[in-house]
Amino acid sequence: MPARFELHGVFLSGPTYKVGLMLSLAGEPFDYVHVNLREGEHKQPTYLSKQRFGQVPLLVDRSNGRQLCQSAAILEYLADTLGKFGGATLDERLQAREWLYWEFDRLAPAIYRSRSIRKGFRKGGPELLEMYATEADAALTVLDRHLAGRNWVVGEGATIADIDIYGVIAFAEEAEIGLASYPNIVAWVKRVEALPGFGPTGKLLPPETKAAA
Ligand SMILES: N[C@@H](CCC(=O)N[C@@H](CS)C(=O)NCC(=O)O)C(=O)O
Repeated sequence: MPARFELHGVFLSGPTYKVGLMLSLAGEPFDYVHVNLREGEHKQPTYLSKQRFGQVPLLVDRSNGRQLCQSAAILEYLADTLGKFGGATLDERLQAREWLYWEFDRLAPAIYRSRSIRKGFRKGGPELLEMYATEADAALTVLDRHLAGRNWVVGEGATIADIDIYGVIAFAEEAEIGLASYPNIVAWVKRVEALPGFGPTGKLLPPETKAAA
């Protein structure tokens, strides 16, 4: 039987990694489809008819034909539909959602963009890197304080808030943003990485299209 989910993306993409991580932690096999951004495949009509923003990731749920975009929204969908990592109560679900919005506003720009500059995917000089370093420090300080005395971002177990935020923090090293001065984050990272089904960046997603194992 073919896998229920088909993830379209690029293995180097943080938002694609987040969705792959969620599926892997939820124990859901998925077919993976490489999207050739270099050749502009994501801006072609066929792809745009499935992903209106012309970006990766795109998740297809073959059980109902849904074509889903925006990594945070996809995590919410998967939590709802699989009944996993959504939070134990309505309040936890609401808090998890607040962290998703916070992550994309405060954390992702600084870390993802610094990484893109460091890797040569994006233009930018020392001034920009310095600004992102300051913004990353502000966001990481908020998260580190929040995690003091807690195992997980929300409630007593891992939720999509942890998966979503981990999907950014996992790229901090490549962004040359050190985590050593955030001890609660360092401890939390280890907890996320110990979850069953965890796979690291660079390994979880294949560089090319690959059917589910
Ligand atoms: N907010 C989106 C961001 C997606 C995103 O930035 N994707 C990048 C790759 S990491 C992309 O598709 N870039 C090509 C483009 O925007 O044209 C999400 O979380 O899914």
